[in-house]
Amino acid sequence: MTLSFLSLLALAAAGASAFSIGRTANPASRSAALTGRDTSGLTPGCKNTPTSRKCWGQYDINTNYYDTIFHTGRTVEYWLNVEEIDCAPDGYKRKCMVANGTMPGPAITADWGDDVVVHVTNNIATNGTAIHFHGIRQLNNNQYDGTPGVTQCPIPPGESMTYKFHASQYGTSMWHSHFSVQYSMGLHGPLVINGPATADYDEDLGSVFMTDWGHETEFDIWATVATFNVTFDGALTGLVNGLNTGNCTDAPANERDPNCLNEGKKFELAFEAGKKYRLRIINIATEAWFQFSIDGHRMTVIAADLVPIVPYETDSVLVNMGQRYDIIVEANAAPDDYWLRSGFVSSCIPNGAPENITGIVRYNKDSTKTPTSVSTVVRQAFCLDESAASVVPWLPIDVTNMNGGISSENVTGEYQDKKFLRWSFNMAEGGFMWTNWSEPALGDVVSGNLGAIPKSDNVFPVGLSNPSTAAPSKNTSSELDWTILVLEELTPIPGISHPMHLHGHDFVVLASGIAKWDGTTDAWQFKNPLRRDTAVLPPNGHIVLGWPLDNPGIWALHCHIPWHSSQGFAATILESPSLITGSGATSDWTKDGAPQCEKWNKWYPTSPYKQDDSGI
Ligand SMILES: *[C@@H]1O[C@H](CO)[C@@H](O)[C@H](O)[C@H]1NC(C)=O
Ligand SMILES: *[C@@H]1O[C@H](CO)[C@@H](O)[C@H](O)[C@H]1NC(C)=O
Ligand SMILES: *[C@@H]1O[C@H](CO)[C@@H](O)[C@H](O)[C@H]1NC(C)=O
Ligand SMILES: *[C@@H]1O[C@H](CO)[C@@H](O)[C@H](O)[C@H]1NC(C)=O
Ligand SMILES: *[C@@H]1O[C@H](CO)[C@@H](O)[C@H](O)[C@H]1NC(C)=O
Ligand SMILES: *[C@@H]1O[C@H](CO)[C@@H](O)[C@H](O)[C@H]1NC(C)=O
Ligand SMILES: *[C@@H]1O[C@H](CO)[C@@H](O)[C@H](O)[C@H]1NC(C)=O
Ligand SMILES: *[C@@H]1O[C@H](CO)[C@@H](O)[C@H](O)[C@H]1NC(C)=O
Ligand SMILES: [Cu+2]
Repeated sequence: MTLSFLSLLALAAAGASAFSIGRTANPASRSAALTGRDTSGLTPGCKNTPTSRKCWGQYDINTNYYDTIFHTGRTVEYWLNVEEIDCAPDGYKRKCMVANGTMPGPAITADWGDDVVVHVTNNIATNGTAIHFHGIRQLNNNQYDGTPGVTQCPIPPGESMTYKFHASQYGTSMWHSHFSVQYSMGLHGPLVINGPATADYDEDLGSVFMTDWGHETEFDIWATVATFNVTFDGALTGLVNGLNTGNCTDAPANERDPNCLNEGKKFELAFEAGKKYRLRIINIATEAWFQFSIDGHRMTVIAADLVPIVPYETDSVLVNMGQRYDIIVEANAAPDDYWLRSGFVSSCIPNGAPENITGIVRYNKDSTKTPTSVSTVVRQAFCLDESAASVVPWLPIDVTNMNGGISSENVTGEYQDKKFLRWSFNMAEGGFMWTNWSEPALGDVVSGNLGAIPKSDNVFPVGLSNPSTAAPSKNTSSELDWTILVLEELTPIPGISHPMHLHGHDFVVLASGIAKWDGTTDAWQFKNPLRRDTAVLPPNGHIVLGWPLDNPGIWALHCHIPWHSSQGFAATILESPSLITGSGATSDWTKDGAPQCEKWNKWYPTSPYKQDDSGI
């Protein structure tokens, strides 16, 4: 059994129980795995059209986007003006935090290979902010990952920050605030990178955000969740693309809450019979599991997160927080009006109107009829993901010969002072995250003082840690050393799964299940395993995540339920710190990161509110 030197370092540092899968490097066989699938019929250099979606000029759906990083030479530029406003998405007026006055905010759209520049101005008087580009690899570009206390100080009120990144992958994602529970207040929007697709369609109808929603602000709810509640009792309702109807006007006029304005409205889509539509389904909820469907229609799923998959057909798709699915729906039903259902999964958490978080698909766009369609979808009883057997990456990566050590971590939940719930893993390092907004870990890396990274960052080191160690000699994602992390959910809280999200990488899911890991790798899938950036850790079960050590940086790994990440359910993955500064990942940090710290440190003492959660 060959134990990798790199993995030993990582394991020693993480202090976890571990062994190596002990496979020897065999680059030749790994590269062979990356041949892509059959695209015979694809003319080299062909155009992306409704009948040739696999094409993308000189690149195509078989291009290995991890190793082939190309530049169109085009830069797209966006300005986001972040503010706190009154909003009434379901007809009830409350405070929201949004960009440019809408929820979801403006779409950031680019082509595969473009550079993206986003100028963010914080006009919220009482909060800092930081914008994270969810799922974006940020290869050698750690300083623009937008994670407060990890890669930057928050942007204080009145100030701006310019984020820059390269669109090295394509598909559907979102930008969202990573400052405390701010994204749940409405600060999120689409991030669409155009590229090839694994099946043909006529029209792209854009993104469909699904969320839970209430009439109190999430910062106010956090005040309760923070100091006692294990988790949260569930929301009143939910929204589809920032819209829904509500029933607050049901009360007699003299008893009516003055914030109750009107009935709100439903999100609507217009279909033309015979056409195939692409939809980009996104779960941005605070705590809601969805099983999306459209009455009377089936769908073809073509991508999971930013990973194109072998198309499969289904009547519904399970979308957990932070996840995205690209689907194609054919307008082949009898022309009529149909419910588009978020499919709130009530077995995971309650909701005041679980069946009413809906939109409408109309074959006649002028129709105003309330649909009478019914759903034939069988709702799932557990809070799990789409089955790994269905979600097969189009570009296969065979990790049979990966060189990687395994760390095993227990996820637990504990009351501190009998009062505050803290989720933890990585106990050797403190267990839960509580960043210091004034001291982002990346700053300590830039100044060469790794020892200064606060212990409360819950650091989990992987990869090269010693500057004198030679850089990896191999360059492709399939040839590098990998890290493998087994997470075991051991909390006594039944039923709740945790959508785990890693910044800076797509990970592979070698195994997951509702039972404990048996301690062997026998049942793990090494040949083209599920690959994405967010996957659920099943309730009282386990998940095995692996990623290549090819992106030096400091990357958050966290539960995408904002209550839980605020309760510390997060770690700071410190990947090959000795290579971070030389990689270009910090070249702009002093220019763009440090000044935020200066300005933040000046403003924060005057802030009406202080940090009362993990910070992310
Ligand atoms: C957002 O608002 C700012 C300020 O009004 C404006 O300059 C900018 O173009 C807007 N951005 C988008 C994406 O609409
Ligand atoms: C952010 O602002 C909201 C409303 O102004 C406030 O309730 C909340 O406590 C603030 N949070 C932080 C961390 O500043
Ligand atoms: C938990 O939160 C609910 C509101 O969501 C509140 O009614 C209840 O009192 C809280 N429980 C405790 C123990 O604070
Ligand atoms: C209408 O409001 C009541 C409480 O006021 C709530 O229990 C119910 O779920 C709401 N129904 C819908 C469809 O929103
Ligand atoms: C939503 O709620 C109303 C009652 O408030 C009900 O009549 C309607 O059928 C519900 N269904 C959907 C799919 O929204
Ligand atoms: C995880 O918990 C089990 C007991 O359930 C224990 O045997 C094991 O040592 C723990 N692992 C770590 C890494 O703490
Ligand atoms: C956070 O970091 C700043 C700057 O290094 C330091 O002055 C402050 O004491 C730290 N706060 C805590 C709570 O450790
Ligand atoms: C890795 O890539 C760098 C530049 O991107 C190149 O200089 C180097 O030769 C490559 N190494 C190997 C082993 O291919
Ligand atoms: Cu969680």
